[in-house]
Amino acid sequence: MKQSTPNGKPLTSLKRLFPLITILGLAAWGADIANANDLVNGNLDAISISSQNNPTPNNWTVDAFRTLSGTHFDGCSSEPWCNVADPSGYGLFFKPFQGTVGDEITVHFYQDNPATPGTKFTLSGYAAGEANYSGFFSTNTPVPATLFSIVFLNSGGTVLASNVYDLVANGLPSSGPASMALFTTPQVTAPVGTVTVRAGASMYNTYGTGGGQSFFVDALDLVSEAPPGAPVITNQPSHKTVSAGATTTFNVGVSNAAGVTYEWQLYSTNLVNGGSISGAATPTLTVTGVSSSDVGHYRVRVTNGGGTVLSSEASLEIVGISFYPVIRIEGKIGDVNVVEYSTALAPTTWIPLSTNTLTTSPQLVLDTTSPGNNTRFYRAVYQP
Ligand SMILES: [Ca+2]
Repeated sequence: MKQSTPNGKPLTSLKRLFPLITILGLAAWGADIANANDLVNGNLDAISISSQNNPTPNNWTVDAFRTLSGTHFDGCSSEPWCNVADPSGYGLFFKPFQGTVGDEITVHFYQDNPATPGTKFTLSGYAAGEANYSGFFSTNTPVPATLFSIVFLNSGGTVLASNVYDLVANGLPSSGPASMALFTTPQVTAPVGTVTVRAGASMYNTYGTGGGQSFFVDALDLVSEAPPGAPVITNQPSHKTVSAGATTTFNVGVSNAAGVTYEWQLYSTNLVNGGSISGAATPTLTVTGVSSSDVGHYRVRVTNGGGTVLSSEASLEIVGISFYPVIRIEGKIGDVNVVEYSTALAPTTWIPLSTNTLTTSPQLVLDTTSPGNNTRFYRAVYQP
């Protein structure tokens, strides 16, 4: 098969990329910009099975192949033990050991987003290897590489500029997931003709070395700085939690709104009016009669003649799962117990909840009247 980098260039062009890596490594890092993460699912915590044998992050593309044997389907997987950001989340576990010397594995992990010329980008994220990760050793041919990349493409999908940041050259830790450190690329500018920014991490030409040989990333953040004259978002859309069937709205505030257009997206796909959706091209998106198909992450793309900006993501959730306290009563069949509750232990005021005749033992008594976020104490009073 034809091997290619995520930007479509043949693998041999890597040699030409390395001088660029050196330059970027010496350049000043981009200034801190308080801005939204342009990536959908940047924390990599939402996962499902897509192109690989095991789950990988939603909204991200994985392209894995080996030098000789071609496309590979176990190049990486989402794992809880390399998660660095949100509790109960996942990070991405790259699998260099799926390659061998002579049949090395390359894995590209990336996401495409709309971009306009003149917009400046930095990509940051957490990463580490393990002590025996082949990416730390440059003795093999072809030489391995471990990179963050920001690639710009035109409307035809042709690469206009490819910016790579060498994680190993910049001090990638080697003590496994616990050592994952934050890296930030230099700021790069989208050239004329850009319609897409492709950001992610790549592991080139790696192979198995024995134990402790993997590479991990998590919590990727693509920050954009729009060119002068571009819209400025002054109020980001906020998260919404509603009941099924309810109507809700997302709003965005823009400071220089003259000539601005709005494109609301769900999971980075443009929405069109119809069905539950209205206002898809206005500052206020309305979702009517919310159902499970409306649940997800919304954002808006705001454009004028000066450029495009993306809002933060805002989630829409349906209140659909309730957690109730359960009282477990043991006794003999036919026993009668009154379950009572109190909202405080001092002073204690017991309020009858239910009268229960045991038909089995133990028997579970559910308190569906308990507000989910309050405290109740319970007792079962045997009725002689
Ligand atoms: Ca994560």
